[in-house]
Amino acid sequence: MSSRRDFLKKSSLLGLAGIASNLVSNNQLNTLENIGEVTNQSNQAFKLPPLPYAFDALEPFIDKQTMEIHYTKHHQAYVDKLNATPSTNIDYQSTDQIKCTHIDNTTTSVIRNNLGGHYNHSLFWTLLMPNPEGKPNTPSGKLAAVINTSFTNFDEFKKQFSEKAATHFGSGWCWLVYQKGKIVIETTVNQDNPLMRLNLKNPLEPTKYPILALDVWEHAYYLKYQNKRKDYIENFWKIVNWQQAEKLFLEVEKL
Ligand code: MN3
Repeated sequence: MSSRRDFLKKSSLLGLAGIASNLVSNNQLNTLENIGEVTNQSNQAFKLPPLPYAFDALEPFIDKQTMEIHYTKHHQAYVDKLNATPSTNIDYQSTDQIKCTHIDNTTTSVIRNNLGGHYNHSLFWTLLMPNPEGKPNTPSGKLAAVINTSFTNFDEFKKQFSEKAATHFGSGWCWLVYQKGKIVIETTVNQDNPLMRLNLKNPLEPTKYPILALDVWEHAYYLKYQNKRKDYIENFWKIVNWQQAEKLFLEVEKL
């Protein structure tokens, strides 16, 4: 009977092959069936998004080898781990952005770290663009105006963001976020991001939406820059995709 075969398959998937199937009560069987469904449902739920440019496209500011390893090894690992870790706490039908807003202090670290890792990198790739000649690169439109209002001028914004990114201790990310009418710079540890509802003093605090992201994990720059995180940050400004940042800003500003 196929249900017995399914059960045995699920049991072995769950590492429970040693448990004799005839000892399992109906209730336990139901639980295993449910886990099995989640396993199937989440098997390919997360996918590595296509990189919007070639591995060497961000040269000379981010080298080909770093991009290739960062995307095919690091980002892929977050995706694989998520697909291998079924969770009843993930709404698989929602967008990755919404999934992140459901992460809080009760979420298991495996989901928090790998969902964050997947979302953060998916966003980061789109916020970079080739600029091989290092032509001047600044925001325009409404985002530029808001940056000027909030930080006096672009150079001051760039200085504050760079300092925050450079002095963040250990692995993490630096962000420009939009939160209900204002934009602020902040950093997060590991693969956390501003969407997550972590350590909130006020549970009603409005969602913080990322507009700009910078990966300051050593794996993002060490091959080319070694310990010189400041140089990596300085070159990041040459390849920021401001058009994409502006698009993100206009989307969340309406919410
Ligand atoms: Mn990274």
